[in-house]
Amino acid sequence: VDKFPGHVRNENFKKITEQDVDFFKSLLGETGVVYKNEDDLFAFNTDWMNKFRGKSQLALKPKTTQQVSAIMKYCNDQKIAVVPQGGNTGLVGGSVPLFDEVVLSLQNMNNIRGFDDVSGVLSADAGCVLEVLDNWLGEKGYMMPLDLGAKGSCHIGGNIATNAGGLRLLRYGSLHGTVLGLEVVLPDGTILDNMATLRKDNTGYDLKQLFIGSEGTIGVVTGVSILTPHRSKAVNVALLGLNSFEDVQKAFTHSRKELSEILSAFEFWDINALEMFKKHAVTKAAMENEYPFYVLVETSGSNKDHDDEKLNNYLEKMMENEVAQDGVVAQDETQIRSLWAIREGFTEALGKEPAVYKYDISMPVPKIYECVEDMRAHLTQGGVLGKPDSAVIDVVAYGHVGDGNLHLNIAANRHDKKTSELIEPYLFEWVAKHKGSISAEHGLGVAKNEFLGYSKSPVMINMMKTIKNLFDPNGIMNPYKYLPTK
Ligand code: FAD
Ligand code: 2HG
Ligand code: ZN
Repeated sequence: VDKFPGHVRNENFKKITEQDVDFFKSLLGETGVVYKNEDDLFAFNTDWMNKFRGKSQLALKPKTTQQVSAIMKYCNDQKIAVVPQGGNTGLVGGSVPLFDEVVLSLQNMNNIRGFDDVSGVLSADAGCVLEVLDNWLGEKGYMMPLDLGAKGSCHIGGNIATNAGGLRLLRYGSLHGTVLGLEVVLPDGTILDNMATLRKDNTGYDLKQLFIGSEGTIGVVTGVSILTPHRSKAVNVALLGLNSFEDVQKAFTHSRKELSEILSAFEFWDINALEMFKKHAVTKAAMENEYPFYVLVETSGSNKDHDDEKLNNYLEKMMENEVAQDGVVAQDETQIRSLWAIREGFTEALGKEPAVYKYDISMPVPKIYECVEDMRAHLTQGGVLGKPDSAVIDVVAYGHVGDGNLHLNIAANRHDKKTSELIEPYLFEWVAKHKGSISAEHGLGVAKNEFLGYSKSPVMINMMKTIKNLFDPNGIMNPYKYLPTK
């Protein structure tokens, strides 16, 4: 199977020679270089979904910013293409090479540089694993302002490069707000040291913002300083069962009103997502009956009695008004974890299906489920859903409803042309018609770059190309991705 259909290697990029490898070995030592070892290179060449696969013969594992700088200067001078790689959990194929690009892995840059417990500002190497940082901060009564199902593997540098959203965005906002400073190695090796820890700094263009969400196309993020919130003393998680998406929206509106400052997450999934989870995970039913929709509400505050009372009042109101048909509140840490495990388990469950078409879209909340229903009808009419031997197994929906972000996943028995052509560009047209985004939080990578025009105007895309050329005139950073190539 051609994992990157339609792409051709850019022959302006140099092919790696033994001399290049000698240079990298002299810089990083034998352990910092993985060369022509198919077994060891497999993990660097293959993405989390096993959907995209490159053919790189060389992966580099620097330990310092100076080494990253020397690598980039060499590659830029020699016109060697480079793919920065973090935890390799990205879902759009951005972190793996297409051809023989060198993989620059940040996995050996994982030191915590400092923490100020007055301001809550953490400084760390880009290769620190998100969960490691979160646990480290937990000991000090703080937490990372972002959380995602991939926390055990993804790097903070990868999170910044993708501008990851995740499960805490509703409360703590996006990385564009919480990242205070970055250290970035530019494609020519220049170290841009902007490791600021200031909350307020209006001195010129805010350059760091350009790198947040730039997916390794204009520089390698090597260090980050980030504002971290206090870890809440009281955390509650409730699960609601609901009859309609209309009710999901009502529950959300009420949660903002009733739970206000203690509301920390509001996630939803449909029965199809739950069935998919149950198919692949050993789990105890969280509710006796089944409902078409589920909502996970989390509160985080500092006074348990106060929060319990607020949450109970909210749940009572939801049940009395028949917005929710059922509701359970986790009684201890284990139950909290098992409710979150359902929400965080859909991606892995879907990964066990023969094929998955993944979409990560944002749009006005009232439109979210209309999009899912419309897609089901469209695939049924198109003859690929609904019959025992259909190509499509199911259309499942879940997401960060509080952020207007839907994860629409189409599980299939195989990737086939007919199904692909029924989904794309139909879905992107649907999203554009409702002024949504074709990539809410996962980024563009190689999966969505050609469709950027559905979310951004030609003027904006041209300006993005200008920025790319300014930083990376040789085009060596993560080529073939992010911006449209056609
Ligand atoms: P990688 O996958 O290694 O790289 C992603 C991109 O960033 C690539 O383009 C790469 O070139 C670039 N890059 C990586 N590190 C650097 C660096 N140091 N400097 C420059 N460029 C770099 N995403 C969300 O937004 N929200 C979620 O809730 C969420 N949940 C997920 C759950 C699961 C189970 C999985 C598998 C993925 C999930 N993701 C989610 C997607 C993914 O985890 C995020 O995109 C994450 O931020 C990627 O981090 P990473 O370190 O794995 O980066
Ligand atoms: C999530 O919110 C992640 O669980 C992954 O962003 C979404 O699997 C997906 O499509
Ligand atoms: Zn998500």
